[in-house]
Amino acid sequence: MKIKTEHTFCRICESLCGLEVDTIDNKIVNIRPDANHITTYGFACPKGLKQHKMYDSPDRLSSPLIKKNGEWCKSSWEKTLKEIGEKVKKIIKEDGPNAIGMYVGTAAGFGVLHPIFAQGFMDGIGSNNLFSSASQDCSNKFAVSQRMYGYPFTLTFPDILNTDFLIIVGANPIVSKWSFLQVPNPSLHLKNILKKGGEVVVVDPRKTETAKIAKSHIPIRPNTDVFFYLSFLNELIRINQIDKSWISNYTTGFDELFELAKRWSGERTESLTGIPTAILKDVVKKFHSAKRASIYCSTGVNMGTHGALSFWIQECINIISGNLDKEGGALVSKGIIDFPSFGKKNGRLLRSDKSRVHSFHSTNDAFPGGLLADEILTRGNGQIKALFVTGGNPLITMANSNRLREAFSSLELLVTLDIYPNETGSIGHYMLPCTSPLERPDLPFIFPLMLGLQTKPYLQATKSMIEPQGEQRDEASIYLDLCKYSGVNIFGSWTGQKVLEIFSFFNSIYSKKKQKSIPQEFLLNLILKLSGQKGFKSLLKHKSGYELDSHEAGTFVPDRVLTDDKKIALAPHDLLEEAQNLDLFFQEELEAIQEYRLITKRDVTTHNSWTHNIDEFTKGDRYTNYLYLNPSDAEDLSLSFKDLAKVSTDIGSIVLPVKITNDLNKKTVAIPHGWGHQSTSMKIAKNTSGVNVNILASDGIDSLERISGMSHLTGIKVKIERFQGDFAPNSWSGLKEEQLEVPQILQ
Ligand SMILES: Nc1nc2c(c(=O)[nH]1)N[C@H]1C(S)=C(S)[C@@H](COP(=O)(O)OP(=O)(O)OC[C@H]3O[C@@H](n4cnc5c(=O)[nH]c(N)nc54)[C@H](O)[C@@H]3O)O[C@H]1N2
Ligand SMILES: Nc1nc2c(c(=O)[nH]1)N[C@H]1C(S)=C(S)[C@@H](COP(=O)(O)OP(=O)(O)OC[C@H]3O[C@@H](n4cnc5c(=O)[nH]c(N)nc54)[C@H](O)[C@@H]3O)O[C@H]1N2
Ligand code: SF4
Ligand SMILES: [Mo]
Repeated sequence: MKIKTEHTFCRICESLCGLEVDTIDNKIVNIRPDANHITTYGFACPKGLKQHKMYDSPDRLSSPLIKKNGEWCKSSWEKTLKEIGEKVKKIIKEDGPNAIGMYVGTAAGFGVLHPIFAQGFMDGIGSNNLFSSASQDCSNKFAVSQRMYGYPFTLTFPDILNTDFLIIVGANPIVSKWSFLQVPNPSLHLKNILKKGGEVVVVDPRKTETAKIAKSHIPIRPNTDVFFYLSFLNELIRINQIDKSWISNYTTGFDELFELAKRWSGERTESLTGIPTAILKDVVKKFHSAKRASIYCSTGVNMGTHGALSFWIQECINIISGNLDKEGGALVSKGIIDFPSFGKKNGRLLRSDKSRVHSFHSTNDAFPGGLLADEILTRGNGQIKALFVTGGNPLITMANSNRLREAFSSLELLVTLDIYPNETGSIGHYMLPCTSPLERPDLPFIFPLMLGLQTKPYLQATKSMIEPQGEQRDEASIYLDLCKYSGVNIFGSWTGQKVLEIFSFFNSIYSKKKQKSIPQEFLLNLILKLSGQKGFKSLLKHKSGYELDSHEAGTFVPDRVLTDDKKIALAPHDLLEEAQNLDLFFQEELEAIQEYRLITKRDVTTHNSWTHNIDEFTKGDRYTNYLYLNPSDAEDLSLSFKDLAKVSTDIGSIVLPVKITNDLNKKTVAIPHGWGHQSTSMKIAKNTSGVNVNILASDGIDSLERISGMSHLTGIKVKIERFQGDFAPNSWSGLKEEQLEVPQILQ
C-alpha cells in the first residue's frame, strides 16, 4: 500500500498551522506539522494532529438524517432537501421570510465558501434573522471599530514581531493560539519578545499558561477590566506628552474622552479591580517609555458586561500613546483586497435594522444570540419558526442553554449542517452531513485572507486531502440546493442560482465525484483572481505557503479611516453615554466584592464543544470539566479535590467535581465551557461527565452588553456549595435524574 503525502493547513483555529498529511487509499493515516511552513515552522497542537480521528469516527454524520416519530432515520439527499424545501416554502408563505432564522457557528468561518453561501441562502430567503457565534466572542470589537474607524472590519492588531512592550488582557494565547491575529506558535513569539529585551504583561484573573511565560502577571477581579482601562488611560494622559496636533488633525472627541478618564484614577478603581495603584502606574510608565508598545484584549474582556467600553478605551490607549499605525505598535493591515473600503462602498456588514423583539440593533449584519430564544418564543409577525444552524452548537455554547432547549424544541423546523450529530442537531428535525475541513479545498480563514490579521503576511491554498467516505457534501453546495428546493435564488439572484446550478451539474459529471458539488476550486480561484492575486492552482505549487508583502505601518491614518470626516472618533456618543452608567455598576460591584465570580477557561485538548468525541482527549482525568478554585475558598466551602460542588445562578445550577489551584485569586473560580454531551449519540462524548456551564448564564435583553449585544459569559455572579447528594442531577440536559447514565468514574 502506497502512502501519499500532501500539504495542507489546519482549519480548526486561527493559527492555521501548516500540516503534512499521509493518506493510504483515501484514508488519512497520519498528520505531521509542516516543518517548512512559511510562518508556522513545524508548529501544531494535539487537536490539529489528531483531527482525522474526529473525522473518521463511526459517530460522524455520513448521510442526511430525518427524525421520524422521535427516531433518526437515514435518508437520501433528494428526499431530505425536498422535504426541507417544502417546509421552508410553507413557513415563508404563512409567516413571511423573517420566520426563517440562521445561526452561523465558529466552524463556518474556517471555510471561505461556507459563510458566503450561508449568507447567500438568507439573502435568497429575504430574512434578516441572522445570528452568529460572534455575539459570544467578539461583536464588541466589530461594534467599536465601526464607531471609531467607520467600519466593523477595520481591526487593529499588535505587531508582535517588532514590539518592545505588549500587554495582553483577557487572552490566553498559549492555549487558545491567539484570536483576531494569526500567531503560529505563540510561545515562541512571546519568548522572542522577552529575548530581545522586551516585556509582556498579562492582565488576567488567573495566572495563566501565558502569564507564566510572560513572567509578568497582573491579577484582576473578573469583569472589572473597564476600570483598569480607564485608570490606565487616566494615568497615561497624566504622564504622556500628547501630540496635540496629531490628535486634532486625525481624531475627534479627545476632550470628552479626557473628561471621562479624569474621573477614574487608579486610586479610585484599585479597591474593585484589585490592582494596586503603584502597579498600575508602573505598567503605564513602562508602556509609555517603551519605543514600540501595544495593548491587546480578547474573550476574557469581550465576554464581560463592558466588552465594548473596554475595547474602546483600549483602542484610545494605543492611539493616544502614539502606537497606532506604527511599527511594533498596533497595525491595521490589508488582506488580498482592502476589504473595509470595498465593504463600505458596497454596504456590506452595515445593516442598521433592529430585532423584532426588544428592538435591538444588529452588529455586523447579525442580531445578538442572547435574543434568539426570545425571537423563537415570542408570538407575532416575524416570529422565528425555522432555524438553520451551520457549523455551530448553540445549545452548548450560548447563554441560558435550558431556555434555548425549550425554544429549539418548539421550532417547526430545525436543520443542522454539521460533521457530527451534536446537541443542537439531536433535538432538531434534519441533520445534514458536511465535509470536514480536510475533505474540501480552501483558502485561509477570512481574517488573514481579507484583513491581513497575520504576524507575517502569506497566502496558502489547499485542495481536499481525501474524498468523503460517506454522503457528506460541502456546505456551499448544500445551500445552493436548499435554495433550489425552497424556491428561492442564492444571493437573491436568479442568474446566480441558474449559473451555479449549471456549473454544479457539469462539475459533478466532469469530476466524477460521488456527491454533487459546485466547483469549489473554481470559485476560490475566482476570489483570488478578482483580488489580483495568483490563481488557486499556482498557489498550490507553494506547498508551504506563499509570502506576501510585509505589513506597512503608516498607511492607515488617515487614508483608510472610513468615518464620514475621515477622522478617528475617540468619543462616539453612545459609548460615552454608556460610560455614564459605570458609577452605579462600580458601586454595586464594590458592595459585592465578597461574592464569587465565575470565569471561563480553555483547555488544550478541547475546542469549544466539539473535540470531546476522541478517546485520547477524554482519557484519565479529562473525562469531565471541573470547578477550579483557590485553596482558601476550597477550605471555606469544605471542598477537596474531586468533591462535587453545586454552582448556581438565578438561572440554573450545575454539579461538577472540584480542582484546587493556586493560579486563581480568592473569590474567583473557573469552569471550562463546551461540555454536556450526554444526550447525543456520540459514543465517547456521551460517556464524559462534563456539564454545560452555559446553563448558568442568562440571556434576554437585560443580560446583553448594550452597545454590541454581546452575551455575558465570563465574570458572572455565582453561588457555590458542597453538593450533598449521591450523584449530580446534572440539570444541563433538562433530563430527569433517572434518565441519566451515571458515568462510571463518579459512581
Ligand atoms: N461559557 C462560555 N461559553 C462560550 C465560550 C466561553 O469561553 N465560555 N466561548 C465562546 C466562543 S469563543 C465561541 S466562538 C462560541 C462557539 O460557539 P459555536 O460555534 O456554536 O460552537 P462550536 O462548539 O465551536 O461548534 C462548532 C460546530 O461545528 C461543527 N464543525 C466542525 N467542523 C465543521 C465543518 O467543517 N463544517 C460544518 N458544517 N461543521 C463543522 C462541530 O462539530 C460543532 O458542532 O462559544 C462561546 N461560548
Ligand atoms: N484549545 C482551544 N483553543 C481555542 C479554543 C478552544 O476552545 N480551545 N477556542 C477558539 C476560539 S473560538 C476563540 S474565540 C479563541 C479565544 O482565544 P482567547 O480569547 O485567548 O481565549 P481564552 O484562552 O479563553 O482566554 C481568555 C482569558 O481571559 C481570562 N478571563 C476570564 N474572565 C476575565 C475577565 O473578566 N477579565 C480578564 N482580564 N480576563 C478574563 C481567562 O482567564 C483566560 O485566560 O480561542 C480559540 N482557540
Ligand atoms: S494550533 Fe490551531 S491551527 Fe494549529 S494545529 Fe492546533 S488547532 Fe490546528
Ligand atoms: Mo470564539
